Amino acid sequence: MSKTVFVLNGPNLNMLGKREPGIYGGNTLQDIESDCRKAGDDYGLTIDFRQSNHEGVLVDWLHEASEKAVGVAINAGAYTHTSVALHDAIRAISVPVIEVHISNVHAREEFRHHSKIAPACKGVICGFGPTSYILALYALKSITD
Ligand code: CA2
Repeated sequence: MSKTVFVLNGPNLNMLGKREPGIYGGNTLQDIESDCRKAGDDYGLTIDFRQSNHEGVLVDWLHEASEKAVGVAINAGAYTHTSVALHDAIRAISVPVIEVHISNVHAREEFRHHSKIAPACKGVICGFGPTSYILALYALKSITD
């Protein structure tokens, strides 16, 4: 039976492919969504893929995931480095949450080296471009088998 996984994306990720290709590559968020759907077919996962620029919306979606999904992959964008609300929301739900980043945040500016949400997450994947999302889906498939 297929399992639903939420793939949540935070602020500015809707701009992927339009600016900063040197850091984030040329793929749009729609390209990443399509890659996630293909991987979902291979892994027996139904992908619910969403993006919001608003912190509270991401909190609401994490709560919703606890009712509807077996796990969550989240690229919280810049909220990764600032959001106690997302940390608390991840702690508040019982399904596993994996933090995802396209870039290697540890090889970038100092302010990106700390994640407020990582301690609440099952694991963290960063630095593999759009493949980071596919690795997170593989991890979710494996730990929810
Ligand atoms: O590497 C990642 O996936 C990030 O989560 C991307 C965030 C950044 O704030 C995190 O530190 C690392 C940025 C989202 C995309 O921002 C854009 C900015 C300009 C043009 C296109 C995208």
